[in-house]
Amino acid sequence: MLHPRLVLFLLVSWLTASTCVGQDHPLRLWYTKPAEKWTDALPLGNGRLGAMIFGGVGQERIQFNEGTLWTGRPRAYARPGAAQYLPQIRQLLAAGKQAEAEALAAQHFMGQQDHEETYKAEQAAWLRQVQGVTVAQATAASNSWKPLTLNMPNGWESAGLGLEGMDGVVWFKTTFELPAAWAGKPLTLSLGRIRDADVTFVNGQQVGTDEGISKKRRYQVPAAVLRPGRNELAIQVINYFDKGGLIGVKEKQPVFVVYPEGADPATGVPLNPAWQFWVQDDKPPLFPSYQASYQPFGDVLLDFPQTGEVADYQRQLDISRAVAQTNYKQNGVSYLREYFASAPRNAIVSRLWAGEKGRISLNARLQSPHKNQKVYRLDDHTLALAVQVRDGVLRGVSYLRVKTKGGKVTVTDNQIQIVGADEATLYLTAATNFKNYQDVSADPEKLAAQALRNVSGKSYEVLEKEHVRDYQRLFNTYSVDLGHTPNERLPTDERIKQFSPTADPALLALYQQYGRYLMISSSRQGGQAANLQGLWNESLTPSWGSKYTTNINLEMNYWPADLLNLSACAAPLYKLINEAAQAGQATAKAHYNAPGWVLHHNTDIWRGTAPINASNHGIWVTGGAWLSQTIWEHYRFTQDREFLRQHYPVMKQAATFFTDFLTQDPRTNWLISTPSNSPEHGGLVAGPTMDHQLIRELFRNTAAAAQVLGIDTDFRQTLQEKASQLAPNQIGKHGQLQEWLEDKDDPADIHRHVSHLWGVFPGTDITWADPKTMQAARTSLTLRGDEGTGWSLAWKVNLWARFKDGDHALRILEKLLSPADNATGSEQGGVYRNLFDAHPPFQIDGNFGGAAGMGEMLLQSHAGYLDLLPALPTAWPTGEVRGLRARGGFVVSLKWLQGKLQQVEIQSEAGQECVVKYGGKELRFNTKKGKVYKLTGDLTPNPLSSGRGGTSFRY
Ligand code: FUC
Repeated sequence: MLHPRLVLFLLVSWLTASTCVGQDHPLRLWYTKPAEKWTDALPLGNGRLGAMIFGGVGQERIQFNEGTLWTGRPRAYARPGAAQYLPQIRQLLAAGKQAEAEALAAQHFMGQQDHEETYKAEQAAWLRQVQGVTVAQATAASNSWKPLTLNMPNGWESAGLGLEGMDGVVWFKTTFELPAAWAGKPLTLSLGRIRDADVTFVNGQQVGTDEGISKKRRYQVPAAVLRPGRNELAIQVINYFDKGGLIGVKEKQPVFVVYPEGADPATGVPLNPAWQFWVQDDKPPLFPSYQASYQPFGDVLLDFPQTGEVADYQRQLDISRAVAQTNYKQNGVSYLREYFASAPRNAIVSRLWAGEKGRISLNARLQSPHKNQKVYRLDDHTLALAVQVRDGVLRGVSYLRVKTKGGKVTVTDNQIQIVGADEATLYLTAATNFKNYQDVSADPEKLAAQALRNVSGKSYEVLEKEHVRDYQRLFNTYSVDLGHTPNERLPTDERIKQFSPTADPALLALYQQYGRYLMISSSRQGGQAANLQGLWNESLTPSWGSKYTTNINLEMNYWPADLLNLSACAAPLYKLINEAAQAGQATAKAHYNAPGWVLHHNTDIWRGTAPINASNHGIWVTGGAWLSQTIWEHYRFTQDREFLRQHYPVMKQAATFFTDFLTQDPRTNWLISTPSNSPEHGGLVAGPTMDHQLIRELFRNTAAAAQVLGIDTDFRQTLQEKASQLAPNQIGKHGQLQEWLEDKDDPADIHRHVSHLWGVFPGTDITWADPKTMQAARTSLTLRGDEGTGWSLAWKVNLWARFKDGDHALRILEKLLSPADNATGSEQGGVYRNLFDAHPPFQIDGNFGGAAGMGEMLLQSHAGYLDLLPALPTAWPTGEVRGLRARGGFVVSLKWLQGKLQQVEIQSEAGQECVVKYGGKELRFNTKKGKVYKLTGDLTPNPLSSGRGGTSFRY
């Protein structure tokens, strides 16, 4: 007999296949092929464990993460003594000597790197050792040479050579044929870029050596070195950290060719593509690093012995339940797999069914890209994986347990074998020794075992029900309907390809809800804040360490939290802020000799707060100011005074830092922020506009918070005074809002950061109350253009919403939803097939920023009133949204028809006065906590709605 779940599933698939798939399941992503790339796979998460489900038929891959597995260790990040250089850096900037200021800051003002003290000596010793071999020894056939195709644009780590995460020395060799006509001529050998250093030999003679990832290697090969016919090329590649190898494959000029010196490289002879490599050394000293990187944990691989034709394949993610599925028929038998990440049990649970008894057979394995790892049998139903990060103190353990109905289970030190079961349930748990940013004494074995005990005793049905209930408690607080078209019936990857706002408005609704799905999945109380990739990461060397960039990305991640009714999901952000505020005191002291706390443009799990990377963009002082604004905004939305009371010290200490840090500009007498940077644009400067907007708002918000709490009267006074002395927003000669103190904006500049527009969004420094400045900001955005990386597009959506231009916002949203995977195999800004945002690479900020932007188009509340449908695009003539949150503690639902508001429902959660604006009309009324107020589209109390909730207006 078929399992009832499978019967139900078959029935539903039959019904949906024969009717309208899309509309019956508007909240799902689905595909007719298994994932090929990681960004095709479907993400699951419970805020601690993340998983990517590939849905393969012969082999299922579940790549997973645990949110606390990072490189690094608790340590001091600030540079003692940096503050003594501060006056000189400021003087140089004031004198217009930017290059000198940056050079001095690079030398003395950046934070401390891990291993910086020991590295130089260790590196020298290691280099002596690895360069001690002769070329003859290195190229000897007896070394363990392996064949390779030289396709490693992203380093040997992802070239499928078994070198994942490896740093060290690798020899590469191949040959080339010298045309007879070139005899006696010197040649040029073009190798493109190499990470990090190389020593290159032709026929055993060194022809070149260089270091640096941006230098394109082109070496002269003297005629005397060359032989008629076959010539041998050998390259010793030395990789100190991060990605490694011959990475020049993307060059415009031909690479891997030789040609006569001075000739056109296109006329060159290609090197023999049959390269070989051998690993000489994989133990270089640990490279200095400013901050730590988020790490992958491992993979569950399920190998299925069945072969034979597959029919009716489908994989999907139902975001209304947070459950993924893969189903297909093989040799006439139906197979169904389900997967979810349970937050209540902190486990990933999967189940496999078949349409006939005894059909579930598989080998389950655990593997990990970490070099330091071990797989072992824990008990007769459980396999374990232990990993230790290479550069750091964290280790983790993961347990995979199976429970079957029927069949036989055998566990060895390599795998779990299931033969002939009727069905199988898999439970995956994982934990690390991370306790908090200062303490790594947790016991991963104990934690993973505890979680396993909590989950594996329960039936799948019970766990799934509990999971769905827990998830929907958050997810169901919001719904949106922007209209429907037949394209909804297409698989998601097809919908993306065919997308336009009119062809498929429901894809946008799905995209917004997917943003909420990703938030619930990656950020839950007790877990870490969503990082650059949320909770999902496959690489040991992820871009920007998959950490927290605070000059836009981290904050953008949380834009939808309050607005889209997921306030509880922001808890990990506030924890991060409190910890950064603690850690940032040492940085304020060491770098600025100032009280309070400061955070620069990045942080990590160890709460690094000092400047990192380079002095031209790493010295940006307002990370803490921006994060403090999120506290105040959260209070404005929720009216949660207890939250404000708890977090007020963070705001106060951030403000205290700036009261000390600001200096008076001798030219204008304004208070300015120096040294700093308009994020990643224009180098180290005095007085970037964004800083002044941020600090002004910090001072005002902190004063307002003190007033709400009835404390710190004198400090309030100081803050108000200082706020009024700060350099104001200035309008420049192109009618633009100036990005800097000086009127030097380039109107042709299309830089992705639009930092000086912070005051428009997410700030409130510039509103329609000041139309002139608003207009200048709009001019600046117009000049910047409509293009951008993922997050840059998302920011522009929100800005156009605040400029009340819904059609423009929608044009940008259309770009945000353009396919990231193009036909040539390269990637561009947009969305991947699994709707992950592409910077590229994958960065989750665009998903969150885009979801928030759609909310801003429908409701704004930052300027002291509820602005209904402030930027409704013409392409959304009819729709409905329920559950948007507005400042003042309101939950708002709206219905509109032919571009006109029809119904409004406002639930008051805090009993505040409510001011509503729409179509030039304003309505002001007092509210009672818990009451619902219903209005018609012209803002009159809705006569049809006096029933539930009871409206009680008092004008
Ligand atoms: C900032 C941006 C980059 C990228 C990185 C993570 O530095 O300028 O584009 O998003 O963060």
